[in-house]
Amino acid sequence: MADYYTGKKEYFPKIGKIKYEGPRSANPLAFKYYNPEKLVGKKKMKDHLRFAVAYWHSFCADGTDPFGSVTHPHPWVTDGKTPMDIAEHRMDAAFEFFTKLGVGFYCFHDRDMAPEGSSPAESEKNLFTMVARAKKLQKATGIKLLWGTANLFSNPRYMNGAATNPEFDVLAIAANQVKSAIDATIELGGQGYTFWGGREGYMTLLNTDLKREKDHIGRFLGLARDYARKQGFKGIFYVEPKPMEPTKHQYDYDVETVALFLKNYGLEKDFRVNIEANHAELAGHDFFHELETAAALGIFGSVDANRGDFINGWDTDQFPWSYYETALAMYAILKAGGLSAGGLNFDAKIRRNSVDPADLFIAHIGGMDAFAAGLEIANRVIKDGVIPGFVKKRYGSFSTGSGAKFEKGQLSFTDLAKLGGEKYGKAGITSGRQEYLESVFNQYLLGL
Ligand code: XUL
Ligand code: CO
Repeated sequence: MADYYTGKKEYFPKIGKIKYEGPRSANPLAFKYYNPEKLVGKKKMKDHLRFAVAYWHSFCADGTDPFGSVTHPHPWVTDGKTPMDIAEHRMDAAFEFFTKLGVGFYCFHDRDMAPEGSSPAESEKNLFTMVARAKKLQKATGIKLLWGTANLFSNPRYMNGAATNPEFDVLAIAANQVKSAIDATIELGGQGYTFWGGREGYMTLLNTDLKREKDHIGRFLGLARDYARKQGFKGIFYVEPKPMEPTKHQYDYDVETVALFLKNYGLEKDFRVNIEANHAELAGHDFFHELETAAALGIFGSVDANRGDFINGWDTDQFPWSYYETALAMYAILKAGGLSAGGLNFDAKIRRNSVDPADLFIAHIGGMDAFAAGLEIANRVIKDGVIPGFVKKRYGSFSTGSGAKFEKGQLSFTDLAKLGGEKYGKAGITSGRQEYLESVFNQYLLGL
C-alpha cells in the first residue's frame, strides 16, 4: 500500500486508484467524463470542480433510517475497541478513500472526526488528537480541508437549538464547541468554516421569541467570526441555507433570506453561502435558482453537491446524477466566476441498500462524472455565446441611450414618465423565446 496509509489495515483492498477511461468505458470503477488534468477553458477540470468528500455521510453514516438498523457495518467500527480507536481507523479509511478516488478536498464536523468526551476539555483533547493525525495524513497525501464545522444538532442538549436556544447556558456550550472547531479548522489549514443551522429555527411560534432568537444567532456568528479572524483565520465563512428539517422552520431558509440576515447583522463581508441542491428544492427553488440568486447578490461561495427526489419532499441527500442539473449549476457557477475558494462537496449518502463496499466509490465517481460533464456542457454554452448573447441582447435597451441613463441613476421619475409617454406603441411585444433557448441548451447537452 501507498505510504499515506498509517494503519495496519487496507479498508478497500479490492479497489485501486480510480482512473479516467472515457465515455465508452464499461468499468464502473473508472471515470467516464472526469479527467482531472484536462483543460476546460483556461483551467484544469480538477481546479474548476474542487471536489470534496463529506466525512459524515461516507464514514459515519451506517445505513440506519427511522425504520431500520445498520446495513453498513463499517470495518473501522466493527473492529474498533474504543471510540478513539474507531475514530483513528475511520480516519485511515477516509484518507485511503480520498486518495484512491482522487479528490483534492474533504469536509468534516468535529463529532465526525472525534467522539464527544465527558467534559469540554476531554472533547477538545479527543478532537486535537485526531486533528494531529489528520494533519499528518493531509501532508502525506496532499489532500486539503475545504471546510470544517461543528455538529450543533445531535446532542440532546441542542434539541431547542444551539445559538438560538432559549437557555443561555446551551448557547455558551455551543460557543465552547465552535471555538474548538474553528481552532481545528485553522490547524488543518481549512479554506472555509461552515455554519449550518441544523436546529436553529422553531417547532412552534407559540413557544418562540423569534426576534430574540435571530438576534442571538446574529451576534453569535459575529463573535465567532471575530474570534477566528483574531486567531489568523483567512478563509471564508459560510452559512448553508435550508428551509426546514429537523425544525419546522429554519432561520437560514434560502439564499435570499440569508442575504438579508447577513446584512442585518453586519456579516456580509466575511460570509458567503454554501448552497446545497437538495436544500434548494426543499425551499421550493431549483438549484440553478439558488446559485443565480447568490451570484446576483454577490454572496456565492461553495456548493454541497447532491440532489433530492422530485416526488419525495424530504432531504434524501442522493448523489448528483442529472446532467440537466449539473450543467445548469455549472453554467451559473462559471458565470459567477467559478468556485474560487469554494468547492463541490458531496453532501450525499449511498442508499441503505447499497451494501457493496464498491458502492461508495461508484456513487462518488457518478457524481464527479455528472459535474465534469456539466462543466463541459456549461463551458460550451458560454463559449458558443448563443444563450448568453441572447440575454445580453434582451437587455440591450439598458446599455445605451435613456436606458443606460436610468441604470446610472441619471433620470428622475418625471423624466422616466415623460419618456414613457413618448414610447407608447409596440414596446413590450417581444418574444422571450424560452422554447428556442431550451432546445439550444439540449443541443449542447447532447454534444451535437
Ligand atoms: C444537513 C446538511 C449538513 C451540513 C453541514 O442537511 O446539509 O450536513 O452540510 O452541517
Ligand atoms: Co450540506
